Amino acid sequence: MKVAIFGKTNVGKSTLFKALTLKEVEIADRPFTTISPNFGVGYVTVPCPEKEFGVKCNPKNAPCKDGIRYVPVEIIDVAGLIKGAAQGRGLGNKFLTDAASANIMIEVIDASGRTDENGNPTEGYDPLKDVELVKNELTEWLKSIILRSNLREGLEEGISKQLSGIQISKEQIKQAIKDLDIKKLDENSANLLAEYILSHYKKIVIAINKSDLVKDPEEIAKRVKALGYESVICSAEIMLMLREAESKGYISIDKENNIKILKKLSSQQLNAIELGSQFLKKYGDCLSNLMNKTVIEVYHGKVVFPVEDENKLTDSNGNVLPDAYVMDPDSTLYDLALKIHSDIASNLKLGIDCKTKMKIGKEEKLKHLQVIKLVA
Ligand SMILES: Nc1nc2c(ncn2[C@@H]2O[C@H](COP(=O)(O)OP(=O)(O)OP(=O)(O)O)[C@@H](O)[C@H]2O)c(=O)[nH]1
Ligand SMILES: [Mg+2]
Repeated sequence: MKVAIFGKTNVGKSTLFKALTLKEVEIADRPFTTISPNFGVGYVTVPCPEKEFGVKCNPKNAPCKDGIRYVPVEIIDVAGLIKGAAQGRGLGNKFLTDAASANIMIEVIDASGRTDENGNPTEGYDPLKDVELVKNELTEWLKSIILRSNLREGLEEGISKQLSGIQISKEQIKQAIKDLDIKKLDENSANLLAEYILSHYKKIVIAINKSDLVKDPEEIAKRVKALGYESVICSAEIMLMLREAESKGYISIDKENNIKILKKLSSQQLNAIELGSQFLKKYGDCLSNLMNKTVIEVYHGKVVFPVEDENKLTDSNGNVLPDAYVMDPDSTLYDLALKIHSDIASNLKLGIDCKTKMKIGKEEKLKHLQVIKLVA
């Protein structure tokens, strides 16, 4: 499961990436700071099944805090784009492959309207213009790739081979060609296909960033919704400050987003924390809101907990509910086995749903928050 953070240059992508992953990356108030992509790990949050089953977990890959499991998801922060990127303006279009190779994309926009179309400072720029700009660039880029398909073996085969680099399957292309009733490849059909792929297979969730500088970010959220996108109001800068303060042990933040000061802080630091606290109270934890909306609500990723003992919910070392994975929406029990180990997959017989004790077939689809014993 991979999420790409992308969008126009200088809108706060790397700040958001750093807040989500706490990885050291370059952040600066100028266009094209990020050139090579940054890779890291962020988390979606789900209730730990320990409460429901009356056990205490011993997490391995997915930490648990206050009954909330933090399930890892790969995150990639790509270079920023400007108008004309598909034709090579700015840093060009190579990095669009990085963005589109993810399962789903978070597009960051600067809600404050202080970044112009080339990523330079301005006042009063309409951030909604960027949603269109980015969509157009992505569509143009994808269209040009589709048009370069080798069609010797037919439309389906040719286009799906051409798009295999961005994880589009032959079945998906087949479905798109059928739905759009495409008979031959030309400018028009390639454009339709590109739009179809972006709206069905490479969805976008908008992060309405720099909302700390905006009076009414809800208004922007409404306009984003009218364009057909889900969004989350956020301030990457505030969240980064809070997460760094928390990781250094200066503060703790509980489930209800209450902040507790743990060390003596300067008045400047206290002011910053107070500002952060107000933002949290108003808009919630935008990092987990964003990750959950993107991965669970829009992508329909399924979080599952594989175990070896269906009664104790342990692995072979006695760890209770040790691991949690985010799986693709249509993943089967076999896919889960494959994710854990190829040996488990090749010997897989069936699964058991630890809650209902019902058998799960190899090709049966996984359910969100299922705890599963794999029987090999
Ligand atoms: N006020 C405010 N400033 C922010 C926020 N997020 C980022 N910034 C500032 O915006 C500027 C650009 O941030 P980056 O994270 O480098 O932006 P980027 O989109 O990665 O930029 P490129 O890699 O150059 O495309 C920096 O000065 C950040 O401090 C935010 O939520 N609020
Ligand atoms: Mg950057």
